[in-house]
Amino acid sequence: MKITEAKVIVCCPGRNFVTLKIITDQGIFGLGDATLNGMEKSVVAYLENYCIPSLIGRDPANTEDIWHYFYRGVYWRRGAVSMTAVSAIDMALWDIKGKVLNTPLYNLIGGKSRDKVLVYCHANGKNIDDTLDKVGTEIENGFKAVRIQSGIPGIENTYGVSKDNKPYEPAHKGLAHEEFWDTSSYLNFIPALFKKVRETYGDNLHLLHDVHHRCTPIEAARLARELEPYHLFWLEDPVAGELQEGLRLIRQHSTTPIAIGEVFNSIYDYSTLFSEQLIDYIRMPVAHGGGITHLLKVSAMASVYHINTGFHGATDLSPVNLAAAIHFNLAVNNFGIQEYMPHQEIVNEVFKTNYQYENGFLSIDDSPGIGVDIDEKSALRFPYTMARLPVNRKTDGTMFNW
Ligand code: CS2
Ligand code: MG
Repeated sequence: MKITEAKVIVCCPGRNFVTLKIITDQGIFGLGDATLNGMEKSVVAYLENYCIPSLIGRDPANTEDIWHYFYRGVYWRRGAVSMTAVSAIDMALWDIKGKVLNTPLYNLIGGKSRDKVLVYCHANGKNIDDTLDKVGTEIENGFKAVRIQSGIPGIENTYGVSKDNKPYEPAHKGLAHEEFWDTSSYLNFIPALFKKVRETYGDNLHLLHDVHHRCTPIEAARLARELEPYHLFWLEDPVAGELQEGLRLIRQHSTTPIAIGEVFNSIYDYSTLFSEQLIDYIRMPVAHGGGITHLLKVSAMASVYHINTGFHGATDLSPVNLAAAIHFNLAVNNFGIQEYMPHQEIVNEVFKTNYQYENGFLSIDDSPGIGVDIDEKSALRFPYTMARLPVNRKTDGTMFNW
């Protein structure tokens, strides 16, 4: 079997998605998610100008060799743009492999370790009372784990918290918004928020919180320590993480579990964090973490250090990524939890999905490969719209040094 064609489909049903479609001489095709929020067109250019010409004529079954060709074969390795492209190629090839062998992806990577995947949802409120209401709604929706974010008194815009109850979307249309952030207001507020949540909803619900990399290591250590009484499932991205040693400081001061890495893209971003057991969950999604081939290695290495998966699953990753993640999560032994925010209804006009949410868990059907399809005609109805993630400054206008 040979790859005869590959194309990149860009569409914006409510938000931008980039999808790679790899087609073979036997008519079987595979899909990969190549969406990188706010940088979509860079991935498109890299795929179209550099990767696709080198894919034509290769045997799609050789997932391992092709992964190494695009990772080790290039001089300028790693980076979010190239790794998103590599991930999309890898995902599409595993999709083809499953279709050729007529079996779902999870069967190719170990079969089922579980029948369904524990997920966490988001409760984002304007203030404590609004956030408490949102948590209550998600409990009614069956969720066993909820990520809690809230507007912060004294901060006009809190990342990812909509002021008008719109669906979650941190990117804004057009150029990047500049927002202002005050770490001390944030640090004073968050423990009080979690105290209220525990008082209101008791001890059984899993609680998560995302710092979105907005602390220095010592500030994050303080937060992690002050949240200890509320027994978080995890505290996410407490620091930016480029400085892997920064995580040591947090660990020295707190037993709050730590998740990191939605912006990481290779095993080398994690090596110190694993070997020194400085974190508890890995966040790289299939679409940015090198695809199935690389994440199998990352999660195998993590498991040696008792570290579990907790993949990024925001709505700026497409249904192809989510389905691939569900297969992966069903198979690996060290699965922890999967982030889940339902895509807007309109996304279903382009993507035909094969997964289902029920009572706190996601499951997937037995379609071969990844099992998601794209309606290319419908995609044409939703052209790309420029959108960017916000930039943050301190309240005096200075750029942060986190
Ligand atoms: C967030 C994301 O889901 C998360 O954990 O950090 O919303 C993230 O900010 C966006 O995916 C950025 O594109
Ligand atoms: Mg996050």
